[in-house]
Amino acid sequence: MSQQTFKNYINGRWENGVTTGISENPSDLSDVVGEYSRADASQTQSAIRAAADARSAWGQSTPQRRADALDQIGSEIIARKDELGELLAREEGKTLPEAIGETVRAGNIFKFFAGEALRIGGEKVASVRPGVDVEMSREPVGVVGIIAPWNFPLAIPAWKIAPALAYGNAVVFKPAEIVTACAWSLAEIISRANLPAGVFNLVMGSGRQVGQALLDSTLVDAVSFTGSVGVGEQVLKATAARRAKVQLEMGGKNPLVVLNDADLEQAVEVAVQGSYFSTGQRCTASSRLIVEAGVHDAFVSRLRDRVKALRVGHALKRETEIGPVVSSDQLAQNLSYVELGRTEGAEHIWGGDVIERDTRGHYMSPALFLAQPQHRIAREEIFGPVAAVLRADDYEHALALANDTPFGLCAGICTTSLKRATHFKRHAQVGMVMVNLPTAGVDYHVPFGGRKGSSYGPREQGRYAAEFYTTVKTAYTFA
Ligand code: UN1
Repeated sequence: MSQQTFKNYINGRWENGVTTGISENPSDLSDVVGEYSRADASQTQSAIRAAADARSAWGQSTPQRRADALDQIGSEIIARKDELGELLAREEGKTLPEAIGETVRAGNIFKFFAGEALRIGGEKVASVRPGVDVEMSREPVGVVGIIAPWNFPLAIPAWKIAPALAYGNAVVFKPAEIVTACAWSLAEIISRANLPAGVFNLVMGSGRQVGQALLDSTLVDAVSFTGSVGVGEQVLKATAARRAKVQLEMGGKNPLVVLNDADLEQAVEVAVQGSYFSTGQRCTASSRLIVEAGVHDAFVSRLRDRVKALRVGHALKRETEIGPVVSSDQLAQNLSYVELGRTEGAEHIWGGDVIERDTRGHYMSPALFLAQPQHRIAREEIFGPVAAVLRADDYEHALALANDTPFGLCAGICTTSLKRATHFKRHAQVGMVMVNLPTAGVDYHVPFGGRKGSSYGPREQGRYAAEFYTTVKTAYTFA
C-alpha cells in the first residue's frame, strides 16, 4: 500500500511536526495506513496564536460566506463517501457500511450547520423602563480548542468543527493519534474551503504536548472534548482554573431494558446492534441489558444464538458484521474486563476470546455475561464488545437498575406498552432515551449529550450547539 505522511495545518500552511507516528490498520497490522507528523506544544501555541489573530475577521464575515464554506465541505465529504468510508474502516476498524454511514453523517452535519450559519438570530424585547429597547444577540466565543476521540474519526470532529465555524469561531483541532489519516483527510477538505489562514488548524500529537497546550493557553476561549472520564476531569480542572468555556462528552454504561411485553425478536436485534456493532466502541453502546424476569431466559437464549453467529472479521470484507478492536491497548482492556467478569462471579455465556483471522489484527469474539448489579463489568465502561445481562423482577425494578449508575448518557427500552414507554421516557436519568431502538446511533440534527458523570456543559449538535459556540450579548438602547 502506498504510504503518505500527514502533516499539521497551521495558519494556512502544511507543517511537519517534531517526530513521526504511524497509523495502523487494526484489521491487518501489516498494512500501514500512513505516517503522521507529531507536533509539540510550541507548534500548538503557533496554531492558537494564528486562530486568535484570525478570529475577529471570521467572526465578522458574512453568514453567506460561512454557509458557502460549510456547504462545500459537506458536499465534498458526501461525494467522496466511498473513498473516505474505506479509509475510515481501514484506520478505525468499523465495518465498511458503518464507516460509509459515518462519512455521510459527517457531510450532513456540515450541511446542516451551513444552514444554521444563516439562521443566527436574536431577540428584541421591551425594557421595563420607558423608551428603552433591549436586544439579545449571539456572538462567537472566539478560539475553540477541539479534542476528539478515535471512535468516530469523521463524525465527532464534524459535529464540533462545523458549529464552531458556522457561528464564527476559529478552531484548533487535536484528533486522537490513532486516527490521524481521517483527521488529515477532513482537514485537507477544509483547507480548500476558502477560509482565511488561521481560522482552522489541525495539530496532531500527544495529549501531554498538544492537548495540554490547548488547555493552558489563555487565548483558547472554549474547549470541546469527547473522550474518557479520566481525561475529561483533567480538561475540566484546567479550563475551570482559567474560566474557559468547556463541554465534555465522556463515558456511558447505557441500559437497555427489555420488558415481558416486548417484541422479543426486535429486542434481540436492538440489543445486538446496540451492544456489539461498531465493536461496542461507542459511548452510546448498550452495555447493560436489563431484562424482566418473564422473558429473561428466552431473551438470553435467543441473544446467545445471535451473538454466536455474529461474523467478526476484517473491516473491509463484505461479510463482516463486527470489525476488530481498534488497538492492542483497547483489546487488553477488554480482555481484562472479561477476566474480571469471570473472577467476580458473573456467569459467562459466550465469547470474550482473542480470535485469529487471515490477517493479523485485534480480533475478539463478542462477549456476553449474566451479571449482578454490583459487578464491575456491569458498572464500569469497557468500550468494547462486552455486554452484561441483569435480571429485573418487574418494570419498577428495571427502571431502578437502569438509573443505578454514575453515568447518564442514553437509555433504551423495548416494550409494546405505551404506558411503560412513556413512564420510562419521563424517569430515565439520561440525556437521550430510546424506545424500541438501540441506544447507539443518533440523528445528526438534534441535541446529543447526557447527564451525571457522562457529560458536562451545553449539548452538542443541532440548534442547541449554539449554546456552546456562541456567547450572548444584551444591548440596551434609549431612543
Ligand atoms: C452514536 O451512537 O451514533 O463517542 C454516536 C461516542 C459518541 C458518539 C455516538 N460521542 O460514542
